[in-house]
Amino acid sequence: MIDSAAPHSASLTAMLEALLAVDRVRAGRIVKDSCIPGSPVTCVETLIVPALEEIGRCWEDGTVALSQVYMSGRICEEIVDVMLPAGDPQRKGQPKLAIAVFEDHHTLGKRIVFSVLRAGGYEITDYGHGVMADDLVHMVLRDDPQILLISTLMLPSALRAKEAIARIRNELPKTKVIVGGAPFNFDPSLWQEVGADAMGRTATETLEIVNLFAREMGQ
Ligand code: B12
Repeated sequence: MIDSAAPHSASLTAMLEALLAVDRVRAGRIVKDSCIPGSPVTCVETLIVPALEEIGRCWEDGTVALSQVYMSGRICEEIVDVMLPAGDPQRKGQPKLAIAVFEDHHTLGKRIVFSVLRAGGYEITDYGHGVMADDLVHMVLRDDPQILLISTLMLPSALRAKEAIARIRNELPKTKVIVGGAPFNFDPSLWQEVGADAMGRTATETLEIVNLFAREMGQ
């Protein structure tokens, strides 16, 4: 299916050039010019996420520097901050949701998922980033969320999330766990290996999963 709200690939090339040149003004203008107003999520998922993924690939093959990766992430964070609304004032009170970046500090994906869920009407407790297993288990047992979202961008962290999820399940067997981030996108069966109930490849997919679980919970 062709997404008519998606920016053209020329915009993606221009966006990559602007980010690698650390030109935040140009990057902001490209986003403004190539995205249809009122479709911020489509814009994020078809322009900003692919641009960052491509930059990640270039870093892997040694053609861009880590500083460029870092600055691209920062510029995109600033742009996304402006684009994604704080959400509907008539928020859905239930189910109780919480989100964390497990162990690592790749914050952008969590920020986008958080914003999209809020824009979808959900209230979410943000446990922040760099959250270690003991702290996560402690906060989850304290708050008893019905749905826990775990973001992790590094494979070793994703693998260690398995133990934290098992500890949470032991105490709170009804809590639904949704995972997401690069390792889960790279390996489509990893979410099952770590004992999650679902994984979301994108923020919109995550909203669909949360809606589904909410319906199953009768909310
Ligand atoms: C930008 C970036 C950085 C920035 C982060 C800036 C920031 N504030 O976030 C900086 C430069 C700081 C950085 C540092 C490092 N990085 Co880095 N980084 C990236 C990069 C290029 C893009 C990540 C990103 O922001 N993508 C855009 C966001 C929007 O996408 P996303 O996070 O995937 O999120 C989307 C979906 O995955 C999903 N999602 C995300 N979270 C969740 C959660 C749930 C519950 C759900 C349902 C869905 C969901 O929805 C989001 C929106 O669509 C990736 C490459 C890649 N392919 O991901 C490497 C990458 C993640 N980094 C990597 C590495 C190795 C590192 C470092 C260790 C490098 C170093 N030697 O220092 C450090 C570690 C930092 C740390 N301790 O956390 C590796 C990890 C490899 C691995 N196998 O584990 C990657 C994959 C690059 C690579 N190909 O090698 N990085």
